[in-house]
Amino acid sequence: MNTFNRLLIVSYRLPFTFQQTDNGVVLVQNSGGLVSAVLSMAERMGQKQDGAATKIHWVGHADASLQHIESSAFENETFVAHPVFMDEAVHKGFYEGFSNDLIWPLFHYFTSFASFRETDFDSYQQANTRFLEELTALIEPGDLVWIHDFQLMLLPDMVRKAMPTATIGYFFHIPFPTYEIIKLLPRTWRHALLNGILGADVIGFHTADYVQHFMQSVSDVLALPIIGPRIVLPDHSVVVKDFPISVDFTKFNSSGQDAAVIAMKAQYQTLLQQDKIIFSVDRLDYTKGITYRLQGYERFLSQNPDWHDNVTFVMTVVPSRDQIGHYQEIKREIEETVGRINGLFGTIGWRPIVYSYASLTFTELMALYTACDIALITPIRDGMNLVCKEFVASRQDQRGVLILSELAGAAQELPDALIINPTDTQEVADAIKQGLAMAPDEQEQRMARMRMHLQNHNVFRWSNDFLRAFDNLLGNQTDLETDLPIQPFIAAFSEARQRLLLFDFDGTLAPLVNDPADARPSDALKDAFLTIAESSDLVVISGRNRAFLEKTFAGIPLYLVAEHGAFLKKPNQPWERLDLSDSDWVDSVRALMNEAVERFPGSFIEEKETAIAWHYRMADADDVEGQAVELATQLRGTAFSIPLTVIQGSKVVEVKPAQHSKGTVALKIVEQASYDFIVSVGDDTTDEDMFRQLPNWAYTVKVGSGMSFARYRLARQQDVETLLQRMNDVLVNA
Ligand code: GDG
Repeated sequence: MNTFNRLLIVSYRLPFTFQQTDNGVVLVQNSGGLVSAVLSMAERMGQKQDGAATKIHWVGHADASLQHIESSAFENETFVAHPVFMDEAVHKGFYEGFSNDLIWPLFHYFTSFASFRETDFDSYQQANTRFLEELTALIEPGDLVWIHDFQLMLLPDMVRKAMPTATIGYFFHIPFPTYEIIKLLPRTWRHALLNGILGADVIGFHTADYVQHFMQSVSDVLALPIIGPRIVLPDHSVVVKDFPISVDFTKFNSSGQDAAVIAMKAQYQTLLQQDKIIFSVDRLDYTKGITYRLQGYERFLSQNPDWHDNVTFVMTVVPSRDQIGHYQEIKREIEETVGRINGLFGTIGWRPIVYSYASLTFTELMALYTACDIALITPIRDGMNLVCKEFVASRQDQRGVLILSELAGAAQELPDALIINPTDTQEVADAIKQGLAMAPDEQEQRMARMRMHLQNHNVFRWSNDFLRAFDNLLGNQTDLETDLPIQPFIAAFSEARQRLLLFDFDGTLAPLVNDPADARPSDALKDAFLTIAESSDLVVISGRNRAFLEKTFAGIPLYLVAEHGAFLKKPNQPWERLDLSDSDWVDSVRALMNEAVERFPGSFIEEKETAIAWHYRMADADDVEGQAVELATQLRGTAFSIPLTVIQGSKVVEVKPAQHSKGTVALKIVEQASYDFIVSVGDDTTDEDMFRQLPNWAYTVKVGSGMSFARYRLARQQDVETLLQRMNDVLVNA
């Protein structure tokens, strides 16, 4: 396991309260799961919790009132709190605005509740910068910085820029939604947020779905290559994985036996006259599905009169954000619905719903977890939901039924719950009926399996797994970012009798540059080519013209394929023209391309012998990509004298006869000998034609991001060079 110097936690809120004692104000840590997890993580890191140097540091926002507390109070034997104070207006825009009024609703799929305000984004940036200032004063080489949640998405990258050697973890506590939702964010914001998160070395989400959503957004918005669980950036790579958060199982399991809990449980049962008890507790929030839940219960009552007078729904809503409009609205809606249901079904001796708008003490919470017959947890979206896990962990008696929304992250781990869709009130009603009637044996079986899972997957495992991801990361640092099985690949290459190697040029053998005339392979790459070409058929297969390829690779006995297969030159032989189609289509294509050049200064037309291309890498306008799509669509929709192929490449739209392609020429070359090793590497859409034509045992390798027919991937152009170097080395050392 890695040894880190210290653990620095950063979250929006500090998990501490300040208590007045005879000796002044002292720091008291809250008893939440995150605090316990962090404590056990520090222990496993080998961090001693005595000595000031190794205390756990926690950076979080603090109210201005704490500014008057003497700084010695920000420390106890285990923790040092670092309060982040900020201007009130900045805090409002950052927290109430961008975090709670945009990201929270948007990422929980409540798109119509989201408010997009530029001033809020400014505040969000300023607030993240305030956190950075606090951190930079604190951070030292060898520290592990662990940043939490959606309020601090910009911070990981800020920390990396300020301290490039820092090790940074980031955990996202709410759902990460599909790309379609991310697309609703203005372009600059979505770039900033994704790049911000990607400053971390390890990024954690609750579920594999959220990981997938994040990966797709990164791929679509930032076009970064993804190799297995790693996203590859120019200066570092990031591991992205699911780490489902959990609860302190032992604490909830044993607290059910506390005398105070047992007494309170008995008191509740007496008060409710031994009725069956359904229980729910949530923070007031539109994501929790409280009104649908009430409607499901109403439907159950109207369909099952025999249960009247025999069941009570204890529903606690914990006050939260109730100064905000949407929250006031749902509070009113909840209270009206409770009133209506109690009025409709209640009697003098029976209240169907016992509702309270208040928070519970830990003892009250435990008493209700252990007293109830059903926990009814029905969020419309929830990153994980810890209440359902706490309920299960509390049930040492192995009894009780969990009804759980399929839209809570926890549902993926607890298939033994009665899983419902929260908006389907009939399904909720049916589940309540099924739960109340469930035989003790079945309750025990389901509960035992869920408890076993949570015993093994508790909050300590969560933090431990997160910590271990850094080991894997640091252990796997490599100069070659690929999913190619390198050792078998090199072995197959060196043992083969007859080898064929096909390489695209731009973006594969040479980096993409603004002016195509400047693209050059490195000297090291050309040296490797010289060695490899001695004993292999080595092909550069490109869209470039003949003259360019011949000049660029002069002196190396290569096969050259120019203009996407229109021309072929075997080593030491003259060029062969493979394309025999006429060219009377060119004038009309040129005319269309000229219009694009006029609209986008900096773009230009390149005329080849058999093709014509519009290059726009140097045209700096927002809508130039739109123009490229429009031009390609128009070209595809026009009938010319012969069938043409329109290629949308990297910053280029090219038109050529459809008769030949990189695929047709690759096939021709493959058929000329009985190769027992073939590798083909390319980054562009035209390389897909080549990948498709090769035998399925060939090593086809896509460079960079995007969908591909290739079997493997190399993350960056520089990885092609590294791979060629390894191939060169095995031949030289043979
Ligand atoms: C985020 C994500 C994700 C609640 N009411 C009372 C009370 N609680 C405690 C519960 C539980 C916690 O609060 C709520 O946990 P959740 O998981 O439901 O939600 P959040 O922590 O708000 O939010 C969520 C979580 O982060 C962790 O990653 O699961 O999806 O939204 O521990 O016990 N505790 C007491 N009285 C109450 O009235 N004592």
